[in-house]
Amino acid sequence: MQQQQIFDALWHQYLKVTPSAQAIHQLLGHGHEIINDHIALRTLNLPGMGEAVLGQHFIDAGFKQADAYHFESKKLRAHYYLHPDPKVPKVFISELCVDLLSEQTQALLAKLLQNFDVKCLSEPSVLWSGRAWEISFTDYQALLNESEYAAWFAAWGYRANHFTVNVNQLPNFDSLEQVNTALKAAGYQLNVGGGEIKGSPEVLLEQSATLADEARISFSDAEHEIPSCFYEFARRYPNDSGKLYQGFVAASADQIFSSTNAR
Ligand code: OOG
Ligand code: NI
Repeated sequence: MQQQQIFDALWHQYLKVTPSAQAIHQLLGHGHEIINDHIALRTLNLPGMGEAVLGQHFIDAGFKQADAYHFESKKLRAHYYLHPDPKVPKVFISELCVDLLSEQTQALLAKLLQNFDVKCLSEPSVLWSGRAWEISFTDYQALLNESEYAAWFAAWGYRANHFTVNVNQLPNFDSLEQVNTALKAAGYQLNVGGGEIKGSPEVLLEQSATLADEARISFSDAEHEIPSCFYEFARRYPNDSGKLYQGFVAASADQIFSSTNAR
């Protein structure tokens, strides 16, 4: 499948639970087109569900798998995928190392996914398929106790976790500080973990993110509002050869993951 079709489907699905994204486009773009730097996807490292299985759909669309990242305390691993056309957003795909979780949480995830057929992951449409299993609010809360990431994935399933505005390409803003100021003036709450701006010109990447919107979803026992998806903002700096750095920064990414935590 063409990458444009994949990004369009992911964007459409993301807007349904992240209404702030459309308003943020208006606020930052003043009606001009917004260029996205990257999107992020989440999965589990269970057989047939690992990040490389999702990544394959991007490799099929002309991307290459790039650097690996490891987040020890969150028990996550990730790769990003890069397209030769610099205007195409990068794709950051992480997976939770389920084998490192407690026995109880492993058993709970196995119960939730017992009827989930991993064969559906061979179709690119899985990327925006949402959740194909039932989950109770009680089980969601049990997962939250051990891993915010596990709870988010179990509740929301396959979707873009965030899109990321490419701040270098924004016509009306010269810095990430200015973007953050505009967001806060419009009432958006930012993820302040590790500071409002994660990273620095020295590591060639500065990032900030909103706290996830809250959206109502149906659990098997009741409906509840929980954190959905967020918007990120990235400003890149040139490396020694004068090219904009295209990778990620592990210490910053570690903080960005928390944008879907409960407020
Ligand atoms: C991914 C967090 C990392 C970045 O830009 O460093 C990230 C996630 O929350 O799934 O997106
Ligand atoms: Ni990101």
